[in-house]
Amino acid sequence: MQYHFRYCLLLVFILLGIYRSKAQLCADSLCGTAACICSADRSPAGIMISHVHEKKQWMLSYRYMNMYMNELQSGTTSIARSKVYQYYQAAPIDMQMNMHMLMGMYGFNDKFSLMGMLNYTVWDMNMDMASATSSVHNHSDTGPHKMHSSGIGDAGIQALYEAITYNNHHLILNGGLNLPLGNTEVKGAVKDLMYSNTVYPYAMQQGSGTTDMQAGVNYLWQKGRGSFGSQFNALIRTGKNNAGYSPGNELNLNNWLAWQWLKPLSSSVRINLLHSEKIKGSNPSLPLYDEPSGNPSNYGGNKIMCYAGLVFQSKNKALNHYRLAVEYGLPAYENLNGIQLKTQQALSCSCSVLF
Ligand SMILES: [Cu+2]
Repeated sequence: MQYHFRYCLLLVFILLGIYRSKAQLCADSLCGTAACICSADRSPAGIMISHVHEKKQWMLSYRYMNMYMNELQSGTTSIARSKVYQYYQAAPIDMQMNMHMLMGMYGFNDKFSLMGMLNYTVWDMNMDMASATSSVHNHSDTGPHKMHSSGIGDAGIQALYEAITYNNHHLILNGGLNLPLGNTEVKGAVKDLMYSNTVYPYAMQQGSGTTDMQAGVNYLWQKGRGSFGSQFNALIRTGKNNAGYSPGNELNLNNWLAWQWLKPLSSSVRINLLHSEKIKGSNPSLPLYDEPSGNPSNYGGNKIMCYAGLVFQSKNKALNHYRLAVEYGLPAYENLNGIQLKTQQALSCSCSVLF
């Protein structure tokens, strides 16, 4: 039933886009020119890099991202919580991420822009302890258990360079750093059942604790009503953090198609392939077999997500500089290292203003 609802939502996004107008599009000079493609940016809400800015142009944007995970999986096989209790004292039920991000961009010249990002993330995880499922369990101090962590995450800074602009083709190179502002030793509250004033598992931490390097290649094509983007991005961790570990490196590939149905409205479909590695090293304060998220080998894997999205960008002069985007995604494939919660759905919303 839950799945049914999610696929309906995905369909609504696509159908809204198919409601096409007979309006003449692209009569203005924004479409498919070598000039600033940010003025007609149809890239989906979940895409971070899609344009460079004109000289001295600023952009500010707010992004909200939500991800929901539940049901346990090992590799590509579902695994029951009762089976997890053979190895661990507790097992996760579900997990939710709510991220709020502020992003600023500035064009130093028509080819070179700088981008800065800061986020505030809230993580919530529900767990159940082994004895809660045993026949001798009454209610007592075991059973369901919640973890909650919130705070400022790592800051990102990236340089974007439009290396090639040829007819409707754009090639943008990006490179930058993630600075370890986020806490890597978030602790449970004193009243916490499992983590009373002790450090939470890796998944509940706000930062990587490592200075991370990011680099990517982004190809964009835009002509008339159509747009296409293909982008590859690598996130490389440098060294270990003060807590004794290094989160896994990540490789990300995005391919998306967008179509402008109405003057202000376009819709998109996107496929995202993510490869992430296991955690290297470990935080010695975390017991390996209390629960799966405390074990560094239960991290990373390969995931494919499919998204549908809408972008609203007015061609009205007064509103021309505002852009709203929303995108919703479902998993198509997940091959997870060790025992982990499966990603069930993801939502991104963004609003941007140019000045
Ligand atoms: Cu921008």
